[in-house]
Amino acid sequence: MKHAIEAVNARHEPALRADYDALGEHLDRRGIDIAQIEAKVAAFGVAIPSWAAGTGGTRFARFPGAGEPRDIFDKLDDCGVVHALTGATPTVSLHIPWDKADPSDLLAKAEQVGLGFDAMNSNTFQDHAEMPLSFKYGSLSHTDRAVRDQAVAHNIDCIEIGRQIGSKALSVWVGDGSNFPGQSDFTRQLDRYMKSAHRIYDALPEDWRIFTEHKMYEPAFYSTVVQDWGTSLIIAQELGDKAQCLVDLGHHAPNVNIEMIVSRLKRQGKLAGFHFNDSKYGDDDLDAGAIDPYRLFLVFNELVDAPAGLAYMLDQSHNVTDPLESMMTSATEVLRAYAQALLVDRAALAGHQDANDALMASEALKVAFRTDVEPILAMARLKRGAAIRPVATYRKAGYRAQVAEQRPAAKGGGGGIV
Ligand SMILES: [Mn+2]
Repeated sequence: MKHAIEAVNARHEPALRADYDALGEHLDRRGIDIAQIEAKVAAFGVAIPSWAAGTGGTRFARFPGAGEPRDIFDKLDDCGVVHALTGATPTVSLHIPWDKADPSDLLAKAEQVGLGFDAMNSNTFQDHAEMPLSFKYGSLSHTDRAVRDQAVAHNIDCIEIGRQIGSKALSVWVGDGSNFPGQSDFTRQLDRYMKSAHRIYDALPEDWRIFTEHKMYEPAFYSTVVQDWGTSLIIAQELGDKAQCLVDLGHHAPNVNIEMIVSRLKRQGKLAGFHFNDSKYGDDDLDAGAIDPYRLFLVFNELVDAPAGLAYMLDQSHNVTDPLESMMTSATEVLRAYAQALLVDRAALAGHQDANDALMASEALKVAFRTDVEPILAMARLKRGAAIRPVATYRKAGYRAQVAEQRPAAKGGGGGIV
């Protein structure tokens, strides 16, 4: 990959330098130092979830592509390629049990491909081969104490694996809910959830955090235990300082003002981070920035002055594209929105807001959003040895064809929202 990157970069570098200098002059006239923006972009990383390396699917079907990763080690190889080409995805988020392996083997592989590990993700929304009890009717909030115990033990197991590979956080999303009115007592169900969550919280190492992630619906279609940011905030507040709320762009009712949720959680010191994707109708898990890059920009407009240490991750499902190409373009879209948000003239914006000049306040955002920051992103990639043009370089290197020869074709078949 290194050879392909150098070869393709050499062709595009002169044009990039000319574009970068021109943008630098333009930004200088606006009182912005391009080098400062570039430095911030270069320091920004977004984690990729291991499960996104394989082709996703819907509850109807999954159509795997060539060279699907067979296990976590193939996935880490793929994620390493995404990072080598973009320089923007330094960590991988593991999902247990899907990625269960010897922690020392995980560490060795990650080091080999130049990656670290982000938050651990527990899974109590499906049954595990080695577990005696079923999560069909819930997990942390199940009516049966024994099932709750099993779900708590699984989460603590995830913490233990994470501790051995350098992770510092556990993300908890449960599918618990109900499909019929009257099926569950909302209050007692949340009470049970809280008791279970406290037991997980008590097992956190000192320097760890627990992230609670809400989702409006699915797999439960009438009610969901952690259905919105209100419940998520209640959970984080009741648990304690080490608990914070994750916001996933796809997990809201249509037309909800998501950037405002970011702002509210930030104000309360309860924002854990953000999961990026895009959607048209629901939790569509489409590529970040694919449909509404302005919404992504508005989210970053709130994130840009958020405290350091937030967890940023792509969380999307690639059904019709090469997952690695989707992850490259999505990571780039995330960085683009970040760079554009950095260009907002904050002093001018605050002045327009205080003067009740709605039109000029909106324009202050639009001026930043309309700026083509691609030369900044590409220069940041070039300087760290990544690709000026990630997807073109990836295709030129022929990586997919290579792994297709090494990895037997995966079977299609059943659904698989991951
Ligand atoms: Mn998510």
